[in-house]
Parts: sequence; structure tokens; C-alpha cells
Amino acid sequence: MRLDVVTIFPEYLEPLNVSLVGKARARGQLDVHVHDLRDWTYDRHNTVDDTPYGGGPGMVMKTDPWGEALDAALADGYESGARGPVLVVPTPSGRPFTQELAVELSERPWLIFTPARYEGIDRRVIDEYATRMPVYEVSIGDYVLAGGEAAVLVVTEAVARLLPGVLGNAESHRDDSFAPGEMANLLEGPVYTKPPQWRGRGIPEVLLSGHHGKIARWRRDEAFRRTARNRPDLIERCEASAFDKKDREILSILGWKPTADGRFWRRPQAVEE
Ligand code: 6GU
Repeated sequence: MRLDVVTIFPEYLEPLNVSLVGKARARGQLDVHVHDLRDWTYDRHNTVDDTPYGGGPGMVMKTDPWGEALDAALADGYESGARGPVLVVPTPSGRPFTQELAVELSERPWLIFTPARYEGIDRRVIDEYATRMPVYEVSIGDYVLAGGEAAVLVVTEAVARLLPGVLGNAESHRDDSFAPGEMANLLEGPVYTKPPQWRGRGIPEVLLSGHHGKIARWRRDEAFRRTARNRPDLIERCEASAFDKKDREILSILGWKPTADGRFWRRPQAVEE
């Protein structure tokens, strides 16, 4: 997979040299190209922004540097044999970045990221490239960052770990929390390793029992507890048919009731502790 990132802070993308993404690069599974947007400015101050038409606060990133930078990244990619680019535009006004979208992006051969600062990029830039390639405007959550670079790191890490051969174990994605599929999407429960006693704290006994069926059930019950506490919306959106008899038992213990529309519902409650 080829990745291009156009930014006014190339050094913000240094973490792409580290850990999982860094290793994927070193192995040649990811071909990353970070470009400095200011390389396509020609005035003394390397200006990339200007005041917004219609007035209002903040500044807007100018068309020309982005147009030239994206044309250059595209030309370089095509010359190197890359095909099928998609533009990924990080913005708090984008669609939510989810595991499902990470899977979709991981199936594309070439991602071009345009992290912006200020109030964003002149709309005509996105409209122009949307005539040539798919465009995904994505938000990584309901909060506002000062710029899109951190979002590029987030999206890149979520996508890179899905590439064939990047994460040692091909099975590992199947039970990712939020993995798409028929199963109810539950948050993963707690995990433990040696030593068996630490500061007077032991390990849940079932994990030492060697009884695989009981362990699997305990893990699923813990997943329900954690999901009910932290993400009740994930349970609300599941069809009741996604739950087996034992699931319904734990849901009932946690205060959830089946409803006429074939889902589960729990009266909204105050957060514990
Ligand atoms: Cl992708 N960019 C910025 N600036 N803020 C965000 C975001 C992206 N996602 C959530 N907040």
C-alpha cells in the first residue's frame, strides 16, 4: 500500500517510523511519502492560508498550494506504478472513522491524506479531486483537534494493522472490538498475565481452571459488563437474535430487557463511581 501525506508539519508524521507502521515500512509493506505543503508556495512567507470569503474567524487554506502538491504526489505515485488512489480528508465535519471504514481503506492500494490546519481547505480543492478519485472525509471523534495530522496517525495505524502480514497472527482481527460481522460487537474484557499474585491481587479463578468452555463464557460475560457500562449504545443497536440464552441471562442480570422491536433496552442509569 502506498500512503501520501501532504502537511505543513512533516515532522508531526515522524511516528510513522515507529512500531507497527514503522516495521511495515521497513519490510516494504507500506510505501509512505510525506510532503511539505510549503514546497508549493512561491512567496517570501510561504503562505498557505488566507481570510475566508464571507468573513468570520480564522483562516482558510489556499487552493493553489494544495492543487500543486496533490498533482505532484499523484504524478509521482503513478510514475512509480501506484494505481487506484483515494483521498482521505481528515476533518471534524467528516463521517465517523470506524473499524468498518478501516477495513474498507485497508483494501485500497493507495491513500492520499490531506490534514489541514486553520478552518480547513478551500472547498474547491476537495470538489476538484472528487471528480478524479473517491474522497473520504473522516472524523476520528466528537472533539476538535488543532489539525488533521493526529487523525492521519490514527487512521494509518488502524489501517496498517489490517494489511496482510503486518500483524503476525491473521486470526487476530476476527475478535477485534468493533470488527464488522454477524456477532454482537462487544468491548473486550480484562486480561491478565503472570505473576499470579501482585500486591495482594489474584487472577479470576476460572482463568486458571483450564476449562475452555467456562473461560470463553466468563470472557463473554465480562465483555457484556464492560459494554453495558461504557458503551450501552452497542448493545441497544444489536438485534436480539444476536444473543444466545446465556447472553440473555447476563443481560437480564445487568438490567436489560427484550423489547417488542426485537432489541434490548435498559433504563438509562447514572454512571457508577
Ligand atoms: Cl479528522 N480533524 C480535526 N481537526 N479535528 C477532529 C478530527 C479531525 N476528528 C475529530 N476531531
